[in-house]
Formats: sequence, C-alpha cells, structure tokens
Amino acid sequence: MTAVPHPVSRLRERRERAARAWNVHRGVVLAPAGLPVPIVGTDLFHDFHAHAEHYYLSGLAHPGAVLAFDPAEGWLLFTPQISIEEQVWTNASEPLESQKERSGVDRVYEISELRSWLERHRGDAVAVVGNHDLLHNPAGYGIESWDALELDVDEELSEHCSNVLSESRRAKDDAEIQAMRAAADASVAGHFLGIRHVRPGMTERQLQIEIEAEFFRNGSPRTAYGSIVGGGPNGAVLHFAPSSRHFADGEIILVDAGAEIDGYASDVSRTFPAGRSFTPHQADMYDLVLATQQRAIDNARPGVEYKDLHLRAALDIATGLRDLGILRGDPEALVDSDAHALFFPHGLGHMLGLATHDAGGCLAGREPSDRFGLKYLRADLPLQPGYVLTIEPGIYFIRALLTDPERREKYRDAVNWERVDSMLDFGGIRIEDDVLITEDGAELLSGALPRDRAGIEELRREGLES
Ligand SMILES: [Mn+2]
Repeated sequence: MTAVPHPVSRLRERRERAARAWNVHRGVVLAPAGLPVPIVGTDLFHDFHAHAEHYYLSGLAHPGAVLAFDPAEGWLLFTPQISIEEQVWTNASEPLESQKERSGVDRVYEISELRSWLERHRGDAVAVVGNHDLLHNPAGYGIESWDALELDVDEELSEHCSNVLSESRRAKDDAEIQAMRAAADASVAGHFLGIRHVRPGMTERQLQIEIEAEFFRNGSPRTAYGSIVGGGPNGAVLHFAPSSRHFADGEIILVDAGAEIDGYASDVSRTFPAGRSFTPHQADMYDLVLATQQRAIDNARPGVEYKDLHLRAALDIATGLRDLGILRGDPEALVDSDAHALFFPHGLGHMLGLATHDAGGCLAGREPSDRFGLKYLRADLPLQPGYVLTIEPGIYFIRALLTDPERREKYRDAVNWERVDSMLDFGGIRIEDDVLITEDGAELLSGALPRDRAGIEELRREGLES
C-alpha cells in the first residue's frame, strides 16, 4: 500500500465510531497490522497485506505494528523502527513523527514499548481484532513470550469487537469511496485496453500481462486478486488462472480482473469475442446475462435484500435458459430445485472494500445456506447507502458439473441434455460491475466500461482495425 490519502479527520471518526460500538469500559482492544508471511523453504516473504482492521483505523500499513485502544488512555500506536543493519537491505521505517501526523494517533511509540504497556494491563480484559498472529508469533511484535505477560485474551470480547467493527466498515466513507473510484477507474482502463488489444492466436497469459500493466500505469500497485483470463472452455472455470493456451477466432474470452488502490479493491468482469463479433448463439447467451445484470442493478437500492436480488437473477437466468431450450419446465420450479445453479453456480456478488470479498457480507445471525443454489452467496443483508458490492451474474458450461452422473439423474427432466452435450466447450459468460448504493439507488463505479453487446463489438472492431 502506498501513501494514504485518507484525511486524519476520517480516521478519527472511524476510531470514534469503533470505540463507541465496542463499548469496552475496562480492558484493551488490540488491532495488529500483521507480520510478513514467509514462503516456506526460502528466505523470502509473500507480498504483505496489512490486516484490514488495522489499516482502516490507523491509515497505516507497517508490518509488525499494533494499534491499541484503552478507554482510559485512548488510542496508541506501537510501531517498529528497523535497525541500521537492516537499512542496508531495506527501506528505512517511517519515522514515528510522520506516523503520528498521518494517523492522527497522538501517542506513537516504538514497538519495544508494547510489552511493558501490556504488563500494566494485567487483570484487564484483552480483545484482539483481526488476525491473532500477535499471540502465535509475539516475537514478531517484540514480545519474547506471550505467556510471560500473564494476560488473558477474552475470545468472546474479541469476537464481539471484530463483528461490530466489520459492521461499521460496511458503509464506506467518502475517503474510501474516493479510493474505490480510483481503483474502478484503473480497472476500467485495463479492461478497455484488453478488449481492444486481444487477437486470435494470442495467449491468455499475454492478455493478462497487457491488462495488468495498464492497471499499474493507472496507479495500482498490485492487482486486487489473481486475474482470471479464460479463453473458450477455460472461461467456464470460475477462477481460471491464465495459461499459455492460444485464443481462437469464434470463441469467447472471460476476463475477471481488478486493480487495487490504497488497499481498496475493484472487481470487474467482461466477456468478449476473440474475433470481431459474437456468434448468434453466444449473442443470445450474452444478452441473457446482461439483462439479468441490468435488472439487478436497476433494483439495487437501500432496504432491498441482496439475497432477493440473487434469487431474482436466478429466476431470470432460469427463464432465459428455458426460452433458449436448455432448461425445461416452470422457471420458478427450476429455481426451487436449484436447476439454474448447474449453469449459475455462484452468488450474484459480494461486498467490496479492503478485500475483494470484504468483511461483513452476512448480517449477524444469518448463515450461508447449504443449498446448491445459495451456498456461494457471499452477501446476505439489506442494502444501505455507502455499501459497495459487485453484481456479477454468469452462465457457464462447466464440464465437471454437467457430466456428473448424479446431477444428470437428479435433473434428468429439467435439462435438455442433448443440447448441453453439444455445448460443453462453450465456456462461460460473466458480466461484473462494482456498485455503490446511494440514497435512492445504485451507481456503477465501473460504468465507463461498455457492457452492451454493441459497445463490446465496437471496441473489438476498433482494436482489430487499429
Ligand atoms: Mn467478484
């Protein structure tokens, strides 16, 4: 993560809101930043991602730092400063004074002070939000032994604090929305370039490189998740990692890729022809996914249950596939039996923010259903202004599902299996945009990227002729 544009006033508001929601009278809440994760068997580390809770509340992302709250003392930050020896190899740490200024936390100390501060809190309830690596690897935070501190972590209080913080992070503030707009803009630029740039004969990997390079040129230090680029049948693998396979004229390509800016993710998918235009068959399927997505966008507004948007999308897909002669029977009955999930096996979308699948997707007390058609629904809550979610229906011909004898038996009458067998190499179509819920509707953050078939084909034509 790069320099934080978040104004100190916003960070203070977030901390005040969190402290109010935690409602801790006697005790401490610790929000560690996390530690670099070693790559086993090497002297290297995975790319560092600060714990969302720490970053959200402090605006800082230094590995091995701990943000602490004590109702009597307020907020404190303990943060490492690397030694002269380490500075030979690694950039110097951000000075304490600068961290104080950027976070608005008045008391900023070297991490070595954490141990004695914690010792003074013996007997208090201690809550940890985010990852618990502080307890498993205290040495990474300058503490020789957690047991020697004689502190009891209150798991119930930790869970309470984590949950209410996740809830208060659902609605994004203006600084977060600004970062998410920038991330969506960078994603749009990358997809624009990708859709224009692709040629039959190019590989998935080559297309991935071009798209990601454009993200990076637009201010994104890294992608929000591993880019998905699948040509032809590979498009039916929901999280397909780009391979050296060459695109062929006549097939469709599914790209699901997102830039990240200041820790905030975007998540955008488009499906487009490798050649100049969609075949009539692909076009029918594309228009069905697009109409399903458009209805969900039109219906997204405060108060609406996200699960209802998902079920409506499932019904639209079942109806469309029935009209196209792939499913058989009454669409509502098809959805009740999860027959649509043979072709649309994931949820309509998810919360988006400091992670691609951001926290707080399920309202307290709600559990994901284990129904085939609902178990991957990652958001189940009423929409509120400030929420950012994806809306990403799709239709896929997934060989593993569609050749499974058990499913073929269960859905013997619901599916035109002869048609399906002729389409096992079709691949998949997903159209995904990032949606900000407003006071009275929804705004597409990634709306500058064409979604309709004519707009996609125009980009293809321009690209091939340039
Ligand atoms: Mn997504």
